[in-house]
Amino acid sequence: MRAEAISRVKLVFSLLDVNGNGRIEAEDFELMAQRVAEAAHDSAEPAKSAMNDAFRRYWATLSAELDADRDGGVDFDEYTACVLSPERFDETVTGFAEALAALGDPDGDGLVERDRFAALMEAIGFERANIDALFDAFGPSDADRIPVVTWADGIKDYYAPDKAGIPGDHLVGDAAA
Ligand SMILES: [Ca+2]
Ligand SMILES: [Ca+2]
Repeated sequence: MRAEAISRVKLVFSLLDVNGNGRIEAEDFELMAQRVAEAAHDSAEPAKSAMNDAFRRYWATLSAELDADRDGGVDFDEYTACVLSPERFDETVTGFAEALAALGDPDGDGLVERDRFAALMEAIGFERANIDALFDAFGPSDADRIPVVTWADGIKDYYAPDKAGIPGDHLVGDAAA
């Protein structure tokens, strides 16, 4: 596994542990889903409920696949298994990526504006400077928009164990680097 992939996974683990107790649990996903729903309060109901379903499936998959000691939580050691066998999570990550990207496009034109992108990514917990660096790396149009599919593909790449030098690396660490 690439060092970059490990850094990306560490960051996501720290964000998914919303209540900061060192383990990912059902409660963390509920908190995260609430924050994202608030950031997307003006989205259509179907897009919002699709996002909620995606969060629920995400947790169900993590808990079924990674909670090796069956204590109801996924600690960091357990979590790293997701990058060692990414094929077990393909479908879940794809569903999550598509639901999140769709939330970013409330008017359904297939494009996501920077402010909308930033609001959702900040709700997940990423830093604004890193979010802007990521958005720039996606190559926004003159109107400062990116295609929904570019974002969804970026999320899938983020979890790929063998990728480095991808836009998602901008989310890790110092955005100025
Ligand atoms: Ca937690
Ligand atoms: Ca566990």
